[in-house]
Amino acid sequence: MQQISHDTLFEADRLPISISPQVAENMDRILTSIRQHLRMDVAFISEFLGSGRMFRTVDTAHPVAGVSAGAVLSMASGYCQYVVEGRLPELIPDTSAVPLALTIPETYALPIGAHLSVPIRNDQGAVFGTFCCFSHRAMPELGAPELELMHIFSRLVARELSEDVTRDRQHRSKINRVHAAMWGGDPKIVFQPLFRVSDGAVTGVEALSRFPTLSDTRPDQVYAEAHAVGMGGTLEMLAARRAVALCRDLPDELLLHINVSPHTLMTEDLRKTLHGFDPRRVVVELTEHDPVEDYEGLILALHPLREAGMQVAIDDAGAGYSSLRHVLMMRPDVVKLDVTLTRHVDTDGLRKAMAAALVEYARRTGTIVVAEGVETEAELETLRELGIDEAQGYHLGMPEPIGELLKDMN
Ligand code: G
Ligand code: MN
Repeated sequence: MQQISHDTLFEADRLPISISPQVAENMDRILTSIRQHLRMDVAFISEFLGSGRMFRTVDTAHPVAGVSAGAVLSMASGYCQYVVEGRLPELIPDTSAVPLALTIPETYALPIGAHLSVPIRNDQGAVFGTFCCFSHRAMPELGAPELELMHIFSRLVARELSEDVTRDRQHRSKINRVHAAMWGGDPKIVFQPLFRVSDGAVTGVEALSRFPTLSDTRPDQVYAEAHAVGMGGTLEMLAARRAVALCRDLPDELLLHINVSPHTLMTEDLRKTLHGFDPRRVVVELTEHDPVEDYEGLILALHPLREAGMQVAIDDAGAGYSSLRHVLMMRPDVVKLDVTLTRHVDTDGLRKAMAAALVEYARRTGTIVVAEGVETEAELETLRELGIDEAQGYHLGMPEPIGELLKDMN
Protein backbone atom coordinates (compact mmCIF):
# COMPACT_ATOMS: atom_id res chain seq x y z
CA MET A 1 0.00 0.00 0.00
CA GLN A 2 1.19 3.49 -0.83
CA GLN A 3 2.63 5.30 2.16
CA ILE A 4 0.85 8.59 2.81
CA SER A 5 3.06 11.24 4.38
CA HIS A 6 1.84 12.34 7.78
CA ASP A 7 2.69 15.96 7.02
CA THR A 8 0.37 16.20 4.04
CA LEU A 9 -2.58 15.08 6.13
CA PHE A 10 -2.10 16.79 9.45
CA GLU A 11 -1.08 20.33 10.23
CA ALA A 12 1.15 21.23 13.14
CA ASP A 13 -0.46 21.88 16.52
CA ARG A 14 -2.72 24.91 16.43
CA LEU A 15 -5.77 26.41 18.09
CA PRO A 16 -9.29 25.54 16.91
CA ILE A 17 -10.79 27.83 14.27
CA SER A 18 -13.61 30.12 15.30
CA ILE A 19 -16.89 28.97 13.80
CA SER A 20 -19.62 31.53 13.24
CA PRO A 21 -22.88 30.92 15.15
CA GLN A 22 -24.98 30.32 12.04
CA VAL A 23 -22.57 27.66 10.78
CA ALA A 24 -22.47 26.01 14.20
CA GLU A 25 -26.26 25.86 14.23
CA ASN A 26 -26.36 24.30 10.75
CA MET A 27 -23.76 21.72 11.77
CA ASP A 28 -25.85 20.78 14.82
CA ARG A 29 -28.89 20.23 12.57
CA ILE A 30 -26.93 18.09 10.14
CA LEU A 31 -25.54 16.00 12.96
CA THR A 32 -28.87 15.39 14.66
CA SER A 33 -30.65 14.40 11.48
CA ILE A 34 -27.97 11.93 10.36
CA ARG A 35 -27.68 10.33 13.78
CA GLN A 36 -31.42 9.82 14.06
CA HIS A 37 -31.71 8.61 10.50
CA LEU A 38 -28.95 6.01 10.96
CA ARG A 39 -30.15 5.13 14.49
CA MET A 40 -26.70 5.58 15.95
CA ASP A 41 -25.91 6.46 19.58
CA VAL A 42 -23.44 9.25 18.89
CA ALA A 43 -22.64 11.62 16.04
CA PHE A 44 -19.87 14.22 16.18
CA ILE A 45 -17.69 16.50 14.14
CA SER A 46 -14.06 16.62 15.12
CA GLU A 47 -11.42 19.17 14.18
CA PHE A 48 -7.80 18.07 13.85
CA LEU A 49 -5.39 20.30 15.75
CA GLY A 50 -2.15 18.46 15.08
CA SER A 51 -1.53 15.98 17.86
CA GLY A 52 -5.03 16.50 19.26
CA ARG A 53 -8.57 16.52 17.94
CA MET A 54 -11.42 18.55 19.30
CA PHE A 55 -15.08 17.59 19.37
CA ARG A 56 -16.63 20.66 17.76
CA THR A 57 -20.22 19.51 18.00
CA VAL A 58 -21.72 16.35 19.42
CA ASP A 59 -25.17 14.79 19.28
CA THR A 60 -25.98 11.79 21.44
CA ALA A 61 -29.03 9.68 22.22
CA HIS A 62 -27.81 9.42 25.82
CA PRO A 63 -24.81 11.24 27.33
CA VAL A 64 -21.53 9.40 26.77
CA ALA A 65 -18.67 10.11 29.17
CA GLY A 66 -15.73 11.80 27.45
CA VAL A 67 -17.65 12.72 24.30
CA SER A 68 -18.81 16.30 24.64
CA ALA A 69 -18.45 19.46 22.58
CA GLY A 70 -15.18 21.24 23.33
CA ALA A 71 -13.33 18.18 24.62
CA VAL A 72 -9.85 17.71 23.16
CA LEU A 73 -8.50 14.18 22.91
CA SER A 74 -5.23 12.80 21.75
CA MET A 75 -5.14 11.99 18.06
CA ALA A 76 -3.68 8.59 18.89
CA SER A 77 -6.52 7.45 21.16
CA GLY A 78 -9.29 7.17 18.55
CA TYR A 79 -10.36 6.06 15.09
CA CYS A 80 -10.19 9.39 13.23
CA GLN A 81 -6.50 9.44 12.37
CA TYR A 82 -6.48 5.81 11.22
CA VAL A 83 -9.46 6.41 8.96
CA VAL A 84 -7.91 9.50 7.34
CA GLU A 85 -4.62 7.66 6.85
CA GLY A 86 -6.52 4.79 5.19
CA ARG A 87 -5.53 2.26 7.83
CA LEU A 88 -9.11 1.72 9.00
CA PRO A 89 -12.14 1.57 6.69
CA GLU A 90 -14.65 4.41 6.84
CA LEU A 91 -17.42 1.93 7.48
CA ILE A 92 -17.03 -0.62 10.30
CA PRO A 93 -20.36 -2.40 10.96
CA ASP A 94 -18.75 -4.62 13.61
CA THR A 95 -15.56 -3.50 15.35
CA SER A 96 -14.94 -6.97 16.81
CA ALA A 97 -14.16 -8.17 13.28
CA VAL A 98 -11.41 -5.55 12.71
CA PRO A 99 -8.12 -6.38 14.53
CA LEU A 100 -6.76 -2.78 14.44
CA ALA A 101 -10.02 -1.46 15.96
CA LEU A 102 -9.52 -3.84 18.87
CA THR A 103 -6.21 -2.16 19.72
CA ILE A 104 -7.88 1.28 20.12
CA PRO A 105 -8.76 2.16 23.74
CA GLU A 106 -12.05 3.90 22.78
CA THR A 107 -13.45 0.63 21.42
CA TYR A 108 -13.76 -0.58 25.00
CA ALA A 109 -14.02 2.70 26.88
CA LEU A 110 -17.08 4.13 25.11
CA PRO A 111 -17.69 1.34 23.87
CA ILE A 112 -17.84 1.31 20.05
CA GLY A 113 -19.57 -1.58 18.31
CA ALA A 114 -20.15 0.03 14.91
CA HIS A 115 -18.30 3.04 13.48
CA LEU A 116 -18.78 5.35 10.48
CA SER A 117 -16.24 8.08 9.86
CA VAL A 118 -15.48 10.22 6.83
CA PRO A 119 -12.94 13.03 6.50
CA ILE A 120 -14.17 16.60 6.09
CA ARG A 121 -12.01 18.11 3.35
CA ASN A 122 -11.98 21.52 1.72
CA ASP A 123 -11.81 22.08 -2.07
CA GLN A 124 -8.01 21.74 -1.98
CA GLY A 125 -8.31 18.37 -0.24
CA ALA A 126 -6.98 19.59 3.10
CA VAL A 127 -8.50 17.74 6.04
CA PHE A 128 -10.43 19.81 8.59
CA GLY A 129 -11.39 16.82 10.70
CA THR A 130 -13.92 14.04 10.55
CA PHE A 131 -17.64 13.54 10.49
CA CYS A 132 -18.43 10.46 12.62
CA CYS A 133 -21.19 8.27 13.97
CA PHE A 134 -20.95 5.26 16.19
CA SER A 135 -23.18 2.93 18.13
CA HIS A 136 -22.36 0.91 21.19
CA ARG A 137 -23.38 -2.37 19.59
CA ALA A 138 -22.45 -3.82 16.24
CA MET A 139 -24.80 -2.93 13.32
CA PRO A 140 -24.31 -5.52 10.56
CA GLU A 141 -27.09 -3.84 8.55
CA LEU A 142 -24.87 -0.82 7.77
CA GLY A 143 -23.62 -0.77 4.19
CA ALA A 144 -22.74 1.32 1.14
CA PRO A 145 -25.92 3.47 1.17
CA GLU A 146 -25.26 4.63 4.75
CA LEU A 147 -21.65 5.40 3.94
CA GLU A 148 -22.72 7.34 0.84
CA LEU A 149 -25.06 9.40 3.00
CA MET A 150 -22.18 10.20 5.35
CA HIS A 151 -20.11 11.40 2.38
CA ILE A 152 -22.88 13.67 1.17
CA PHE A 153 -23.35 15.19 4.61
CA SER A 154 -19.61 15.56 5.09
CA ARG A 155 -19.41 17.61 1.89
CA LEU A 156 -22.28 19.71 3.20
CA VAL A 157 -20.39 20.34 6.43
CA ALA A 158 -17.24 21.21 4.48
CA ARG A 159 -19.16 23.79 2.46
CA GLU A 160 -20.66 25.25 5.64
CA LEU A 161 -17.19 25.56 7.15
CA SER A 162 -15.28 26.82 4.14
CA GLU A 163 -15.62 30.56 4.85
CA ASP A 164 -14.61 30.19 8.48
CA VAL A 165 -11.69 27.95 7.52
CA THR A 166 -10.48 30.44 4.91
CA ARG A 167 -10.73 33.31 7.37
CA ASP A 168 -8.78 31.30 9.93
CA ARG A 169 -6.08 30.48 7.39
CA GLN A 170 -5.67 34.11 6.43
CA HIS A 171 -5.49 35.02 10.10
CA ARG A 172 -2.78 32.45 10.75
CA SER A 173 -0.87 33.43 7.64
CA LYS A 174 -0.74 37.03 8.94
CA ILE A 175 0.52 35.81 12.30
CA ASN A 176 3.14 33.66 10.59
CA ARG A 177 4.29 36.53 8.39
CA VAL A 178 4.70 38.88 11.35
CA HIS A 179 6.54 36.15 13.27
CA ALA A 180 8.78 35.47 10.28
CA ALA A 181 9.61 39.16 10.00
CA MET A 182 10.46 39.38 13.68
CA TRP A 183 12.63 36.27 13.52
CA GLY A 184 14.32 37.79 10.48
CA GLY A 185 15.36 40.80 12.59
CA ASP A 186 12.61 43.19 11.46
CA PRO A 187 11.63 45.89 11.98
CA LYS A 188 14.84 47.65 10.98
CA ILE A 189 14.74 51.28 11.99
CA VAL A 190 15.66 54.18 9.72
CA PHE A 191 15.49 57.84 10.62
CA GLN A 192 14.28 60.82 8.62
CA PRO A 193 15.26 64.34 9.67
CA LEU A 194 12.77 67.15 10.36
CA PHE A 195 13.86 70.67 9.38
CA ARG A 196 12.86 74.10 10.65
CA VAL A 197 11.62 75.91 7.55
CA SER A 198 12.87 79.39 8.62
CA ASP A 199 16.57 78.52 8.91
CA GLY A 200 16.92 74.93 7.73
CA ALA A 201 18.11 73.63 11.11
CA VAL A 202 17.40 69.99 11.96
CA THR A 203 14.97 69.83 14.89
CA GLY A 204 14.63 66.09 15.24
CA VAL A 205 14.32 62.72 13.55
CA GLU A 206 11.38 60.41 12.93
CA ALA A 207 11.96 56.70 13.49
CA LEU A 208 10.47 54.67 10.64
CA SER A 209 10.15 50.87 10.46
CA ARG A 210 11.37 48.85 7.52
CA PHE A 211 10.70 45.16 6.89
CA PRO A 212 13.39 43.76 4.55
CA THR A 213 12.16 40.23 5.35
CA LEU A 214 8.78 41.09 3.80
CA SER A 215 10.17 43.09 0.92
CA ASP A 216 6.97 42.86 -1.13
CA THR A 217 4.87 44.51 1.57
CA ARG A 218 4.85 48.19 2.52
CA PRO A 219 5.64 48.92 6.19
CA ASP A 220 2.19 50.41 6.88
CA GLN A 221 0.66 47.27 5.39
CA VAL A 222 2.76 45.07 7.68
CA TYR A 223 1.52 47.10 10.64
CA ALA A 224 -2.07 46.77 9.42
CA GLU A 225 -1.67 42.98 9.25
CA ALA A 226 -0.04 42.90 12.67
CA HIS A 227 -2.85 44.97 14.17
CA ALA A 228 -5.44 42.70 12.56
CA VAL A 229 -4.04 39.73 14.49
CA GLY A 230 -3.34 41.52 17.77
CA MET A 231 0.43 41.88 17.24
CA GLY A 232 0.50 45.57 16.35
CA GLY A 233 1.38 46.73 19.83
CA THR A 234 4.24 44.25 20.11
CA LEU A 235 5.66 45.43 16.81
CA GLU A 236 5.28 49.12 17.61
CA MET A 237 6.95 48.73 21.00
CA LEU A 238 9.76 46.70 19.43
CA ALA A 239 10.31 49.48 16.91
CA ALA A 240 10.23 52.14 19.64
CA ARG A 241 12.70 50.23 21.81
CA ARG A 242 15.10 49.84 18.88
CA ALA A 243 14.72 53.49 17.90
CA VAL A 244 15.58 54.62 21.41
CA ALA A 245 18.58 52.29 21.59
CA LEU A 246 19.87 53.59 18.25
CA CYS A 247 19.50 57.22 19.32
CA ARG A 248 22.02 57.11 22.17
CA ASP A 249 24.38 59.34 20.15
CA LEU A 250 21.73 61.67 18.81
CA PRO A 251 22.70 65.29 19.71
CA ASP A 252 20.85 66.34 22.88
CA GLU A 253 18.94 69.17 21.24
CA LEU A 254 17.26 66.87 18.70
CA LEU A 255 13.84 65.32 19.31
CA LEU A 256 13.01 61.70 18.55
CA HIS A 257 9.63 61.13 16.90
CA ILE A 258 8.12 57.68 17.26
CA ASN A 259 4.93 56.35 15.69
CA VAL A 260 2.38 54.78 18.01
CA SER A 261 -1.25 53.87 17.43
CA PRO A 262 -3.87 54.91 20.00
CA HIS A 263 -4.65 51.28 20.79
CA THR A 264 -1.00 50.57 21.59
CA LEU A 265 -0.79 53.68 23.70
CA MET A 266 -3.68 52.44 25.81
CA THR A 267 -2.36 48.90 26.22
CA GLU A 268 1.42 49.26 26.52
CA ASP A 269 3.59 51.26 28.87
CA LEU A 270 5.55 53.54 26.59
CA ARG A 271 7.59 54.96 29.46
CA LYS A 272 9.08 51.54 30.19
CA THR A 273 9.86 51.10 26.51
CA LEU A 274 11.86 54.33 26.49
CA HIS A 275 14.29 52.65 28.83
CA GLY A 276 15.67 55.80 30.41
CA PHE A 277 15.66 57.94 27.26
CA ASP A 278 14.72 61.47 28.29
CA PRO A 279 10.93 61.69 27.74
CA ARG A 280 11.23 65.44 27.11
CA ARG A 281 13.06 64.57 23.89
CA VAL A 282 10.29 62.30 22.62
CA VAL A 283 7.41 63.18 20.32
CA VAL A 284 4.70 60.53 20.15
CA GLU A 285 3.17 60.58 16.67
CA LEU A 286 -0.35 59.27 16.93
CA THR A 287 -1.05 57.32 13.79
CA GLU A 288 -4.59 56.15 13.30
CA HIS A 289 -6.33 54.72 10.31
CA ASP A 290 -9.48 53.63 12.15
CA PRO A 291 -11.77 55.96 14.04
CA VAL A 292 -10.86 56.35 17.71
CA GLU A 293 -13.78 55.10 19.79
CA ASP A 294 -12.48 55.84 23.25
CA TYR A 295 -11.07 59.38 23.35
CA GLU A 296 -11.46 59.50 27.10
CA GLY A 297 -9.26 56.39 27.49
CA LEU A 298 -6.72 57.78 25.03
CA ILE A 299 -6.49 61.13 26.81
CA LEU A 300 -6.15 59.29 30.11
CA ALA A 301 -3.35 57.09 28.74
CA LEU A 302 -1.52 60.13 27.36
CA HIS A 303 -1.70 62.07 30.61
CA PRO A 304 1.30 60.49 32.40
CA LEU A 305 3.38 60.69 29.21
CA ARG A 306 2.65 64.40 28.85
CA GLU A 307 3.34 64.90 32.55
CA ALA A 308 6.75 63.32 31.95
CA GLY A 309 7.39 65.87 29.21
CA MET A 310 6.62 63.95 26.05
CA GLN A 311 5.02 65.86 23.19
CA VAL A 312 2.10 64.57 21.19
CA ALA A 313 1.79 64.89 17.43
CA ILE A 314 -1.19 64.05 15.23
CA ASP A 315 0.19 62.20 12.23
CA ASP A 316 -1.23 62.29 8.71
CA ALA A 317 -3.55 65.20 9.51
CA GLY A 318 -5.92 65.89 6.65
CA ALA A 319 -5.85 62.29 5.44
CA GLY A 320 -8.35 60.22 7.45
CA TYR A 321 -11.93 61.35 7.79
CA SER A 322 -11.53 61.74 11.54
CA SER A 323 -8.18 63.48 11.70
CA LEU A 324 -9.56 66.97 12.34
CA ARG A 325 -11.69 65.61 15.16
CA HIS A 326 -8.51 63.96 16.33
CA VAL A 327 -6.75 67.33 16.46
CA LEU A 328 -9.63 68.92 18.36
CA MET A 329 -9.90 66.12 20.90
CA MET A 330 -6.20 65.56 21.54
CA ARG A 331 -4.91 69.18 21.64
CA PRO A 332 -1.57 68.03 20.23
CA ASP A 333 1.72 69.90 20.47
CA VAL A 334 2.44 69.12 16.83
CA VAL A 335 0.23 68.60 13.76
CA LYS A 336 1.80 66.75 10.84
CA LEU A 337 0.20 67.57 7.50
CA ASP A 338 -0.40 64.45 5.50
CA VAL A 339 1.63 63.98 2.32
CA THR A 340 -1.57 64.26 0.24
CA LEU A 341 -1.87 67.90 1.36
CA THR A 342 1.81 68.65 0.74
CA ARG A 343 1.88 67.14 -2.73
CA HIS A 344 1.46 69.92 -5.36
CA VAL A 345 0.64 72.45 -2.65
CA ASP A 346 2.56 74.92 -4.84
CA THR A 347 0.15 74.55 -7.76
CA ASP A 348 -3.11 73.37 -6.21
CA GLY A 349 -5.11 76.21 -4.64
CA LEU A 350 -7.37 73.88 -2.68
CA ARG A 351 -4.48 72.20 -0.92
CA LYS A 352 -2.89 75.54 -0.29
CA ALA A 353 -6.10 76.84 1.31
CA MET A 354 -6.35 73.76 3.52
CA ALA A 355 -2.72 74.06 4.62
CA ALA A 356 -3.24 77.77 5.34
CA ALA A 357 -6.26 76.94 7.50
CA LEU A 358 -4.22 74.50 9.57
CA VAL A 359 -1.44 77.08 9.94
CA GLU A 360 -4.01 79.59 11.21
CA TYR A 361 -5.31 77.01 13.69
CA ALA A 362 -1.75 76.35 14.82
CA ARG A 363 -0.93 80.05 15.22
CA ARG A 364 -3.96 80.59 17.45
CA THR A 365 -3.32 77.53 19.59
CA GLY A 366 0.45 77.51 19.84
CA THR A 367 0.75 74.26 17.90
CA ILE A 368 3.67 73.42 15.63
CA VAL A 369 2.81 72.42 12.06
CA VAL A 370 5.04 70.00 10.16
CA ALA A 371 4.59 69.29 6.47
CA GLU A 372 5.35 65.68 5.57
CA GLY A 373 6.47 64.31 2.23
CA VAL A 374 8.03 67.45 0.74
CA GLU A 375 9.50 66.39 -2.59
CA THR A 376 10.26 69.61 -4.45
CA GLU A 377 11.77 73.04 -3.82
CA ALA A 378 8.55 74.63 -5.09
CA GLU A 379 6.49 72.80 -2.48
CA LEU A 380 8.92 73.88 0.22
CA GLU A 381 8.83 77.49 -0.95
CA THR A 382 5.01 77.59 -0.81
CA LEU A 383 5.02 76.00 2.65
CA ARG A 384 7.46 78.69 3.80
CA GLU A 385 5.15 81.43 2.47
CA LEU A 386 2.24 79.82 4.31
CA GLY A 387 4.18 79.93 7.59
CA ILE A 388 4.62 76.19 8.11
CA ASP A 389 7.06 75.61 10.98
CA GLU A 390 8.83 72.43 9.98
CA ALA A 391 9.16 70.16 6.97
CA GLN A 392 10.16 66.60 6.24
CA GLY A 393 10.48 64.74 2.95
CA TYR A 394 12.70 63.23 0.28
CA HIS A 395 13.61 66.70 -0.96
CA LEU A 396 15.15 67.52 2.41
CA GLY A 397 16.42 64.20 3.71
CA MET A 398 15.79 60.53 3.00
CA PRO A 399 15.08 58.04 5.76
CA GLU A 400 18.41 56.31 6.48
CA PRO A 401 20.24 54.31 9.13
CA ILE A 402 21.19 56.40 12.14
CA GLY A 403 24.93 56.19 11.44
CA GLU A 404 24.57 57.64 7.96
CA LEU A 405 22.18 60.32 9.11
CA LEU A 406 24.58 61.49 11.84
CA LYS A 407 27.42 61.50 9.30
CA ASP A 408 25.32 63.59 6.87
CA MET A 409 24.51 66.11 9.60
CA ASN A 410 28.18 66.79 10.34
O1 G B 1 2.61 57.49 8.48
P1 G B 1 3.90 58.30 8.48
O2 G B 1 3.67 59.70 8.03
O3 G B 1 4.63 58.20 9.79
O4 G B 1 4.82 57.57 7.40
C1 G B 1 5.79 58.24 6.71
C2 G B 1 6.19 57.41 5.52
O5 G B 1 6.33 58.24 4.38
C3 G B 1 7.50 56.69 5.71
O6 G B 1 7.41 55.37 5.30
C4 G B 1 8.48 57.47 4.84
O7 G B 1 9.48 56.66 4.27
C5 G B 1 7.59 58.04 3.77
N1 G B 1 8.11 59.31 3.27
C6 G B 1 8.96 60.15 3.90
N2 G B 1 9.23 61.24 3.12
C7 G B 1 8.53 61.07 1.98
C8 G B 1 8.39 61.84 0.78
O8 G B 1 8.96 62.90 0.60
N3 G B 1 7.57 61.35 -0.18
C9 G B 1 6.89 60.18 -0.01
N4 G B 1 6.09 59.75 -1.01
N5 G B 1 6.99 59.43 1.09
C10 G B 1 7.80 59.85 2.08
MN1 MN C 1 4.80 59.54 11.33
